[in-house]
Amino acid sequence: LGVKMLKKVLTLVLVTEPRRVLLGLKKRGFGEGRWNGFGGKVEKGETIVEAAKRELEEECGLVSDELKRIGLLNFEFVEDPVLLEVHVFTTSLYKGIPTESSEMKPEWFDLSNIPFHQMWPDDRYWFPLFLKGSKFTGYFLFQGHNDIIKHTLTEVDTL
Ligand code: 6OG
Repeated sequence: LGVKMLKKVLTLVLVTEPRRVLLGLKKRGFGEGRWNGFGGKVEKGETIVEAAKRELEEECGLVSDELKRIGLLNFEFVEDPVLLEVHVFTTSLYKGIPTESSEMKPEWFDLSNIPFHQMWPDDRYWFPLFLKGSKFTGYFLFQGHNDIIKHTLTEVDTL
């Protein structure tokens, strides 16, 4: 697969209530047309948690000071030298009302009705761990944006 020359560090925040999770429909850019948590690239001069909070507020208007780290996911795409390192957080403590932004259209989904067919395919693997309260690390190798040709997923005690 060649040497990975670039690493992008990204955040992903899942806001939960007892029976539902808030997802956003990505309106443009990477992952367009898919439901996902809220997040984006970590910028120079900010910590990963700061980036996660900033992206959450920018993309859906919610403010949270209580993000819990729950996962670390690494993604590779065949013939692409970029490695994506996605830091996953969850919270059920936030202020504000979910509001549509230029990037995302937020909507609550019942935990029994998560739209996996319209999400990144890796989510089918790690969402069950997130939903049962486990921490996890994972690696997914994609061919294109729809097919996972190799993966690992491990429950961990500490990230
Ligand atoms: P921007 O490039 O729009 O941030 N992300 C992924 N999320 C899932 N569930 N699966 C993937 O598999 C992902 N790749 C990236 C990280 C992109 C947002 O999408 C997430 C960010 O929250 C490949 O700034």
